[in-house]
Amino acid sequence: MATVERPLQRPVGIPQASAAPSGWLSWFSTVDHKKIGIMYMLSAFVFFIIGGIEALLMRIQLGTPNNTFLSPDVYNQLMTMHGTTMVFLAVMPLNVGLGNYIVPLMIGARDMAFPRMNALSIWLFILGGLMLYSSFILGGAPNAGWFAYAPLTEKGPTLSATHGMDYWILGLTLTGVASIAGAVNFIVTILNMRAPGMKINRMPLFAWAQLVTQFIVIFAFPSLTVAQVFLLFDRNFGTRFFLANEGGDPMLWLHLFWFFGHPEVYILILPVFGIVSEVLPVFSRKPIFGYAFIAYSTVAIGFLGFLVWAHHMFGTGLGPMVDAFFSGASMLIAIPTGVKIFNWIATIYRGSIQMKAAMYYALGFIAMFVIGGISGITLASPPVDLQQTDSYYVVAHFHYVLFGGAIFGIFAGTFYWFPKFTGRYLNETLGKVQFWILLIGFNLTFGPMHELGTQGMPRRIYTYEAGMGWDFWNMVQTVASFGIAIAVALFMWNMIVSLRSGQRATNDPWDGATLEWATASPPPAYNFASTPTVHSRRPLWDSKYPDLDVAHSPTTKPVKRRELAPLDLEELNRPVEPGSIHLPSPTFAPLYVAIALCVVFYGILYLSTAAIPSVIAIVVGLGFFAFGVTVWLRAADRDNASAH
Ligand code: HEM
Ligand SMILES: [Cu+2]
Repeated sequence: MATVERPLQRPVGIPQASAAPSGWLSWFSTVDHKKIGIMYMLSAFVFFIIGGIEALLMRIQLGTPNNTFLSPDVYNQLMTMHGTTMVFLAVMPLNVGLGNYIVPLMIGARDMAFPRMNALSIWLFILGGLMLYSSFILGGAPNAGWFAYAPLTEKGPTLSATHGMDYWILGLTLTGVASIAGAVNFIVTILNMRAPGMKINRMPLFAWAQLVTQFIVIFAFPSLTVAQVFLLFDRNFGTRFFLANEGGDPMLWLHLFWFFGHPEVYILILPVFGIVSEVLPVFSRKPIFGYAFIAYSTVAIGFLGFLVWAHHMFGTGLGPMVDAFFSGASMLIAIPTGVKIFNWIATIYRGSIQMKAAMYYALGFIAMFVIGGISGITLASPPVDLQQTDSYYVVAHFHYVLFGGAIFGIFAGTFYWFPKFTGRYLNETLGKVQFWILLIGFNLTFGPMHELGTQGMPRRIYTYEAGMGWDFWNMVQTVASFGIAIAVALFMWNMIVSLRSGQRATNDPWDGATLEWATASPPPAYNFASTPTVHSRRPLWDSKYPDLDVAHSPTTKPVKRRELAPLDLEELNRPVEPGSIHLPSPTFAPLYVAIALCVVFYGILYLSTAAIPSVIAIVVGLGFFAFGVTVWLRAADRDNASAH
């Protein structure tokens, strides 16, 4: 099960340790889940900024009628890249980064189950994102929407003529491989590496949420990959999967894409449910209300998420029976979701609430997510959906869920865990100012879209005529979108100031309940000096307050609890002799393998237009791949010989 303390296996200072790359190079060879988590979060944040700039450009274009700031084609590229970026390169990896850093600490493990594979995931993610963006300089970005509807995305003079869609297919396939490898890693880690005593029903809810999310990744992503491979072949190698007049079926694209696409929104939001389930109890000084309900409703949502994909296809005329089934199944999801919301509210109820910045964002999350959820229920009704699906009402809906939900929740997690990552607090006042600017900017940007949608403003348009009654709100939205930008800039400023001179944080700055607060801030490479033994769902709280049962709130009567063996905090943090804890050694192998795959993918991309250089690239890439795998296996052998 857990990583057990091992006696000295080899002399301290063996050459391998001194040969480890240091300084900035160490980031390229690291296999430490914490460093990889930071790399995920930082690179995803950069993509979030880029996606945000794309959004601002679109908003400028839409601010006034008949605007010519952007050409239709550039608008389409920006819209496609914005959606693709926010979904695949920002929100998803922000969640992965938080999980990568926090989950092993939370469950009392030394690292992820497969540290080298973890490094491969981060490199595939970064290189896949860069490959996607290289399309801007290499002949045109993808321009057919993040949903890539075939046959629009087929190659053809009136369809998608540039290599843009090929970049979309292959860049996202690289990040998809990263996601699947990461999912396997999370699942094995969470199932196998929990500290002694941490039964699955004692596991923190953030770990539960990550576990369910990663199962969704494993079942959803293959569907996208299959769709992408079909499309790649249609575009480059003469197949006809999606071309109706040549025997293909565009509905096949819709089914394959949305069988992935709907679960994808749970991949984006479930980890955030987990974050909020950690933040609310700590700042309400109460245990989470209905732990089991929250855990099981997460599983239920994960399951139901796979039964509802065709609610994205009501407009295609599936027929009344099919529509009715998918409508009903979609509405069912409101039940487990509602269960969670009531549990969160019951957690706050009568708590002694500490209004820290993290708490602001967690409460903001609940409010915004409820709005997004309600418009989601209206859309699950086929007649409403037929009216609204191609209007700004839908744009409002999914931004309330993905921004008001996911991004607010991720900010909650960032303010909460930042002291653990860095040993320093983010500035609370700046955080709260940022919150209010973001809340107002966000609601004025996306709130009026409900109205515009019901007034008939279509989605995916690059401009509109004056005098349709849409001018005023579009202007308001564009101005407000700069409020969002200011809020994000404030957050960057806060991070920079904090890293330089922020107030020092203790190991346990919020009086936390879970294991990650039992080790140093930031944690040492090995996480805990010895493996903690867990006796309850809140190992740290219960150790700190052995005489309080259930609630830590002054409004609840303290009750004497049965005897619990507390965590030995001193032992968990005792000074460790260097070399006495074996950790996997750094290696460049995952980076080599990722670069090799990227070269191969560029080769595949140009195979149909520049055959000879492409074949050379593929051969060179495969050679380098073999080299990378060799280095990898040797690194693995070395580690295994010295460790277990
Ligand atoms: C986490 C944050 C965000 C996510 C996940 C996200 C996601 C998306 C997605 C998936 C689309 C595709 C549109 C479609 O299917 O019609 C889209 C479109 C769009 N987004 Fe965002 N977005 C985010 C933030 C923003 C921000 C901050 C703004 C504004 C400042 C914005 C403005 C827009 C606009 C104007 C469109 C085009 C809508 C259309 O013409 O249909 N988004 N977004
Ligand atoms: Cu859906």
